Amino acid sequence: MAKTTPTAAKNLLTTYDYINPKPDAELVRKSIVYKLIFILGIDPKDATPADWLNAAMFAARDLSTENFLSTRQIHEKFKKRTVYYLSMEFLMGRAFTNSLINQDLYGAFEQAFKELGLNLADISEQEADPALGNGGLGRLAACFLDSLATLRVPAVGYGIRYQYGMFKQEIVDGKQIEKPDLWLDNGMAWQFARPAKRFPVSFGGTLDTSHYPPRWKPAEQINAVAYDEIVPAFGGQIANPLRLWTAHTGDLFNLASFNEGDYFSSMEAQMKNETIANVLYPNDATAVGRELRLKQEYFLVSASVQDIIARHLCRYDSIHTLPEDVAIHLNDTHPVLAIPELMRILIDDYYLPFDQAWAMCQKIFSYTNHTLMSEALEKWSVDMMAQLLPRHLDIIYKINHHFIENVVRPQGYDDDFIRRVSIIEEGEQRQVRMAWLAVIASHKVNGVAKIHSDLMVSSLFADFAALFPERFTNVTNGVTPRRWIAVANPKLARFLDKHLGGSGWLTDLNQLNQLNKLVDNKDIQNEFANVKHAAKVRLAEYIQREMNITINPNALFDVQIKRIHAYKRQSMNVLHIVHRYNQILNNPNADWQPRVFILAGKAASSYNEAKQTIRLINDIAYFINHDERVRDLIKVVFIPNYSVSLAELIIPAADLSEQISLAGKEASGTSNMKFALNGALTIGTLDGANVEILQHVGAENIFIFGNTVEQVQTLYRNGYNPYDFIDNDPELAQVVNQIAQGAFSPDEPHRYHKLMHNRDEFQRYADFRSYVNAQAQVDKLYRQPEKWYRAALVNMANMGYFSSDRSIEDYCREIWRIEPVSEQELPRLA
Ligand code: F58
Repeated sequence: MAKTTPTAAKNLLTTYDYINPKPDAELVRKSIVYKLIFILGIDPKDATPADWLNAAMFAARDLSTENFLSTRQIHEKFKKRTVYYLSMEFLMGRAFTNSLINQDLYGAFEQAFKELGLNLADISEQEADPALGNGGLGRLAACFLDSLATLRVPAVGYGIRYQYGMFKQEIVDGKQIEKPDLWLDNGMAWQFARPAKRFPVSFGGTLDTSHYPPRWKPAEQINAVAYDEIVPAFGGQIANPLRLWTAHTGDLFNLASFNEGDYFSSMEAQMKNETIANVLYPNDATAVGRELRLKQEYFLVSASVQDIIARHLCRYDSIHTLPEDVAIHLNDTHPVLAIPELMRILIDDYYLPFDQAWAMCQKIFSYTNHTLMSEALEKWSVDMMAQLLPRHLDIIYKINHHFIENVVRPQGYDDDFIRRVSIIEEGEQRQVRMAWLAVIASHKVNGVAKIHSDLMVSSLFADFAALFPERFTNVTNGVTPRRWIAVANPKLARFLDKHLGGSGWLTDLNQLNQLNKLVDNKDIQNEFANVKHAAKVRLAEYIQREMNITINPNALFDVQIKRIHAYKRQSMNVLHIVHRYNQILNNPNADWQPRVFILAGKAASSYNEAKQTIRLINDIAYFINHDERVRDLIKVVFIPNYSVSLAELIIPAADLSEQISLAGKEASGTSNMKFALNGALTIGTLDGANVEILQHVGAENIFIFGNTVEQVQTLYRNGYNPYDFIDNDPELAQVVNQIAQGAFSPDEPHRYHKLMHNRDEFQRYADFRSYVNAQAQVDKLYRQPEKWYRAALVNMANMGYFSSDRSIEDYCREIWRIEPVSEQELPRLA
């Protein structure tokens, strides 16, 4: 442990004048000790690992702060057109290791901790994993921020700093228990508080339409206060901000009651409002707490739009130049209220005529759709919106009127068409269709994989595609190789450095295709097999330590990790596990390939079927893992509390990646890319980005099964009946009956009756046989290691396309029209 005393440390280091040249281990050690003493006020001899982490994070933050500040200066100096990425979710994962790798400081920090008698990897494990998102959509936003910074694109992310992120999942007696996620409890050294950056956000009240523009007299106001998180570029001089808003009590609270002198009720309203930034909706299924959710969405966009305008006016003295300076991207419909909010400000505060404000909006906004599933499409009741945001509802009506009268009617469409495209859905409860508003206001609308974008145009937005065919496009998702190889799988990174002649692949992932020349080389296959094996040992140790389950790293690791949802068909995975178990019991002496089935994922707290699925997986795991007869041939592990950091541990260890959603339902998927990038083979349906992965890796290197979108639609059209499949497949019928009749839940035999005998909306029974056959092919290939590792290398070699750098380049070119900071614009290093 360090012997440094406060007085000795005082002279060590004050500011970041050590940045250039890059600090060595000694300087880093001094900086860490300095932060511990003078920022945290902790004597090194009393410091806990969490204290050391915080000190180290402050030290690392210093090192990117200069880049962060100078990036802002460059943007200002060259008036760089900027994209503002609005998202209710950012699943950033841990910041510390990522920042060290992006700044090439890992070695220096590792050495510094060694000198302090500590281990960097252990210290890094202390960091909370900020889970400010539900799943793929939030993680995509985080990959995109990494790529935006690395590509030097002028960009700001805007989100909410939820006090409680995604709940912490515990498994008790096989059931999911939700606990609060206290990610801020140990402080958050990575973010700067910006108490001066605050904007009032108003709610409720009345609209006085006797004036033009109408006057909104809100009932309540709350302040949005900013926290800035640094998003460091890989290897560069750039760092962009992620600005997260918290709700603070201002002096502007309940205006009406405060003015009437009713201090207590004004405080009450205030307390209620402060809950706005309290929790992330762990809501992947149905909407609950709708009013609070609507308030959160408005809170995000109101603060962000005000901030965007303030930033613009620092550079230009006119609001009219906004569309040249600003692109605002809507990550799904959650931030769509940004459209009426910008309209409101332009009309009410800057006195722009409606048409002019509308023309500006249409140049500024673009929107990504992440789902075609109707239950996930946001609609807000007109009544609620009238209560909470009367001026915005009024503007939405005007937009709708303008759209119908100026765009739709002149083209001769009938009333039925007009009813379908109207932003307002008529019915008992009138609703605002947020996706329609997004499409009507945006100059570009994109899906997230080719098949999804095609379906978007042919189904969900077909009417709009008839009106504006040029508006719709595709940007296939991608993932950042910095997080998903360099941070998650350092041994694989070394392997790639060695065989690709350096680390250029990290910023030019197409370089991976040089591996294609090496895939038949036995030594390289073996070397990769060793990398994989080491990752499997690492995961096996975790599972042993945390769950007390022993798994064999030589078994095939078959992994499905993602939100638990009926369309993702974890229960079809279970059908296969039970089927395999039956086969082994029937034929115990056959030459079975040992497998470990690994699953993880959270179920939305209100989604019973998903929770039952988790329980079923755990019941089956308990039963099979304790059955002596199957020995080590099958193990089933449900790892609790899936998160970005767990994904970093699990993905490198996977042999087989389960991407088994019903065709047409998974917009893209991104874990499919992370797995293939880490040399796992995919078993998957022709859904989402699986289709493009197939095109890139070739049919012999992926296990595709199941019905196509067309076949799925035909089945639906003909009145899908699950018993057509169950009754015609005795092995399937046996599995269904076992589960439904309590073979794995003897204490409550009917526990899974409903789960097995529902209407099978996602056609697991129709795809079962083809899935089982594909699994047999998996076994066969795995028993030929040369072929398996060859296929794994081919997968990696052809994943260049799936870098989020490519996605961001597509967005910059096709959608945002944004230029990165050029070499010439970068400041010269001394
Ligand atoms: C996901 N959506 C898609 N939504 O399901 C996945 O296919 C895609 O790869 C990914 O987006 C990125 O494009 C998703 O994660 C959510 O989590 C919503 C959050 C808010 C409530 C409704 C679900």
